[in-house]
Amino acid sequence: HTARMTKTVLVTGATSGFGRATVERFVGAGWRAVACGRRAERLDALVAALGGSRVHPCAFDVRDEGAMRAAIAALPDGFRDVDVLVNNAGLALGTAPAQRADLAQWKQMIDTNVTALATLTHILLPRLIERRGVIVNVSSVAATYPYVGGNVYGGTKAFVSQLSLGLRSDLHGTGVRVTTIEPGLAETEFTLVRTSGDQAASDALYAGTSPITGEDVAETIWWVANLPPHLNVNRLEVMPVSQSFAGFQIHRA
Ligand code: NDP
Ligand code: 8X3
Repeated sequence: HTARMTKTVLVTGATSGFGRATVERFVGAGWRAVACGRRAERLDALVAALGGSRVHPCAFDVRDEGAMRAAIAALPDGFRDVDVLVNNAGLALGTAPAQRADLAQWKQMIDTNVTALATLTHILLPRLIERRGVIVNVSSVAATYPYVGGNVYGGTKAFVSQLSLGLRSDLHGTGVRVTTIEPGLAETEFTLVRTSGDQAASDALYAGTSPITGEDVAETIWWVANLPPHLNVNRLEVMPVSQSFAGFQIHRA
């Protein structure tokens, strides 16, 4: 019966940042993990680093619904029964104000952060209900606080936070828990991706800030997913101490 006692977490965006740290955290505590992402070589390296048998690599682009469905359908025994879904794959692209933004980048953010997250949640909901599972959705402080150049990225994260609250309503009585994690400044590959590979810009953003780390978020996800089953953290906003709020901008004619 040991096999049945072992729980399974499915993490999207496990090739980097929060997702990889989350797989490491859960597997380190004895769980099995389905590790998803496009960069298969990184998933293979993660499997090798974590000893193999308890991590299942699942390489697909979350924007490809067919590939997503095929990957989920092909989950082997021991990984099929997902107890915790961590919807973490996501990205920001660009920092330009809306009037100078690239529409293709907007669409990629919507396809990844919104459509793919909703699709995977829909696919896995029946088995999560069956197992009284947990959904952890990775949103952002950008869901709540607008900033210049945040436009569509913030919009996609507002969707994630609001969908999570709506799921709680719909899943009332099922025992399924739903939590949104809303991190602030965190050093991962996020800014490298956002700036199309500008390492200097990424380094400059995080310099001297003691930002949130992948491990910090992984620990938070671990905590909310392992609370006693009568508790649900609805939303959890986390910033580094070095980050806080500033005022409104006022334009004078
Ligand atoms: P990283 O860039 O380090 O990781 C992003 C992950 O998402 C990668 O594993 C990447 O995998 C995956 N991903 C992106 N696009 C796709 C796709 N089309 N198909 C499959 N996987 C995809 O950034 P973070 O770890 O920081 O980001 C994780 C989440 O946290 C995101 O949703 C982000 O918006 C959110 N967030 C980040 C914050 C930060 O400051 N870092 C703060 C608040 C929220 P691959 O490229 O291999 O496909
Ligand atoms: C990432 C945090 O402030 O760059 O979601 O939008 S922020």
